[in-house]
Amino acid sequence: MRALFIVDLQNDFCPNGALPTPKGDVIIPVINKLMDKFDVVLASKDWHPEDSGHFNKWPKHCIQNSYGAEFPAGLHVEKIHKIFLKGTSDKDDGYSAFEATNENLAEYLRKNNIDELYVTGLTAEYCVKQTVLDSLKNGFKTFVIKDGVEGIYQNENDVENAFKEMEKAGAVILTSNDIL
Ligand code: VGL
Repeated sequence: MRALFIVDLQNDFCPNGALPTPKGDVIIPVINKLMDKFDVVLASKDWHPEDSGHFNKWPKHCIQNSYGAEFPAGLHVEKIHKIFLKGTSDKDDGYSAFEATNENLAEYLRKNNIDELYVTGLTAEYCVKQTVLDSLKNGFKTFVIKDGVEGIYQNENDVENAFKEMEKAGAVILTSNDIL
C-alpha cells in the first residue's frame, strides 16, 4: 500500500505564521490533487506545549490547540485518515514524524501494510528531511514530492542541500506530475 504523508502543513509554517516559510501555501493545491491518488493519507502536526524547551531554539510556534497549529484553510482535511502528533515533550525536538507520541508511526505503517511513503509538507530543511531519513532507516520505500515541499530558507541553498541529503540517503525525488 502507498501512503501520502503530509508533514506539518500548519498555519505557523505558512507565510504570516510564527515560523514562516516564504511560499508554504503554494503546496496546498498540489497536495489536495495528490490525495485521491493514494490508498491512505496521513499527516503529522508539530504539537508543542507552551513552555517547550524547543522554544530556546525557535520562536514560539505550533502550540497545542492554537490557531498556529491548525491546518491551513483550503487543505482537504477530511481526506486525512490519521494525524501523528510530535514535539510534545522535551526528550527530542520532534522534527521527525517517527517521533510522534500519540501513535508510533513505524508500527502504524507496518500494521496497515504500508510499504511506500510519499512525503510532502513543511519544512524541507527540518521536519520533512528528518521524517524522510527516519522512514528510510525504518526500511520503507520513501519518495519526496518536490513541488509538494517548501522550506524556511534561512540560507539560499538550504532546501537544495536538504534534497541532496535525502536523495543520498536513498529517497526517490519526484514531482506531482509523475503521479497525477
Ligand atoms: C520545523 C523548525 C522548527 C518543521 C519545526 O516543521 O520543519 N522547523 N520546528
